[in-house]
Amino acid sequence: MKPLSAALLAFLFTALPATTHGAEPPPTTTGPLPGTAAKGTDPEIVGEEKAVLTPAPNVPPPIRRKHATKVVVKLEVIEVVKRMADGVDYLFWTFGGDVPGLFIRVREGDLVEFHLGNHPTSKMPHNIDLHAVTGPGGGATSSFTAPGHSSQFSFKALNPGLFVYHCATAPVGMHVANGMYGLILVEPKEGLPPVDKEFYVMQGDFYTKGKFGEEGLQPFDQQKAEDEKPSYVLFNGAVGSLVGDKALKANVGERVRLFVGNGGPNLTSSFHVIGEIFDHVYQEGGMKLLQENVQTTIVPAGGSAIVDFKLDVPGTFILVDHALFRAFNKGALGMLNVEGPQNLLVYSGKEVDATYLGDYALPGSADSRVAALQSDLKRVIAADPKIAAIGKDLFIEKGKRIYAQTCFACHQAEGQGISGVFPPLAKSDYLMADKARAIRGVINGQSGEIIVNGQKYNGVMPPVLLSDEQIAHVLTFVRNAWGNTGDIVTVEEVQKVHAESVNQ
Ligand code: HEC
Ligand SMILES: [Cu+2]
Repeated sequence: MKPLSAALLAFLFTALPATTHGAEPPPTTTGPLPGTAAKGTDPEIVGEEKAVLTPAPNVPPPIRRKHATKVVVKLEVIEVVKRMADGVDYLFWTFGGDVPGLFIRVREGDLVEFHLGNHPTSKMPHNIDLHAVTGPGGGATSSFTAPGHSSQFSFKALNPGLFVYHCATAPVGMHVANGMYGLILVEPKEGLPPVDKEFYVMQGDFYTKGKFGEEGLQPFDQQKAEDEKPSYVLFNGAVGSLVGDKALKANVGERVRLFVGNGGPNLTSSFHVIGEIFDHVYQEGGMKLLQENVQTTIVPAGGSAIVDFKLDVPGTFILVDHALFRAFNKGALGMLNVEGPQNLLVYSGKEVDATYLGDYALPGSADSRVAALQSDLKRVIAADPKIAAIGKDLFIEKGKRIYAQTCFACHQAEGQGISGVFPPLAKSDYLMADKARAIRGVINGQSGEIIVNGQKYNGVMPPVLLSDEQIAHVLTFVRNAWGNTGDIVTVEEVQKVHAESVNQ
């Protein structure tokens, strides 16, 4: 337990401006600071080791050690511009270069010697409050670190559990909103029950000046943060961080454990995996198994949960915050791909995920002024064949990502479709024969009998909620992938078809 006065003190302390700042070289001495009490020797601690730290979704291996040891953790804070969504960049403040921060795994009773470095290119001082620490500020008071400096402190991991760590430098909300959080697991002495695969998933809400999907480098929006109105709610720091070829992977028959964290700073997560039931839930990341057979578990801001479940059937299982607009409109969506033999006794086999994905799309962006400039730009570009070729390649690249998010659940990764259910786009005579028809199909959806490469299909493709620009991108991609060769599908062509189908 941290006494309030101490926490307040930590806060006030970290709110002070950095006195050691700027171009000053890092301190050369590593000796104890004046006033630091000499550390007594702990008879329980045997030996020393360097912590294995992993970026999400990876988790360090289980600890097999039967005794407590000294674990040296070296974590570096670095401020980096990274992709938040297609075409959207953000200056993240990170523990270890990634959001969430690197996963730390120690054993109950270990003495953790913590080294926090702050990269010389940082603009801000930072510190760390680990909820696993018993002591004022959870380490924050001892780890306030200016750019180009490093701090050291030690703590004994007294309580087992899955704990959040985060930066607690003022303004704390902003440091956390910029991605400064991660998880530290203090494994109980006897270890956790063995499972086949473990993954690290951490949710966070993000506040950008632009709305969801608006392109460019997006600054932090203080007002939206205060209003608790995020533009993004993300798993592992980006839209699509666990989608397509980045999806979590496991096999039928395996037991999977998810270490789920929530950095906040504001929202509580209703964590759910579509199509699975959590066999076991360690609520709030505590070590007492309190619940079994749970559909959705709450993960508070600055909190965690541990869930595990056995995989009985193959398919794609979708991880969501079940506050669903966050999942389908703000990014809180990931995937677990499970391979292996069907088990028709457990599940008959009709795809559920596809319907959910049908609605999953990035909304259009660009206000009218930007749109006008872009259309001018396009006219000039179209007039130059060399630039036009680059323009087409750009459409293909952008379209590839939209395909991975919107179409691949039905038409499959290589456009091969599923025989008799979802028609192929690869080498599709139907697709290539009529450009306007393809555009119409994507805008309005399509149903009724069609013949693709000599095979009959009679299914329903729901309309996909994409902007005209995104439709142009994705159709240019599919008409130029997997053995198809076609020309560019321009935004103007899509707009024209769109206007016609509205007027009908
Ligand atoms: C929910 C499943 C689903 C999704 C998602 C989906 N499609 Fe389809 N698509 C279908 C089905 C089913 C048909 C056949 C409809 C029919 O029988 O009339 C089809 C037909 C088509 C066709 C014409 C047939 C062919 O093979 O050439 C094209 C082109 C096409 N889809 C493109 C796309 C693109 C591009 C996307 C993503 C933007 C997409 N689809 C997303 C299910 C889907
Ligand atoms: Cu910070």
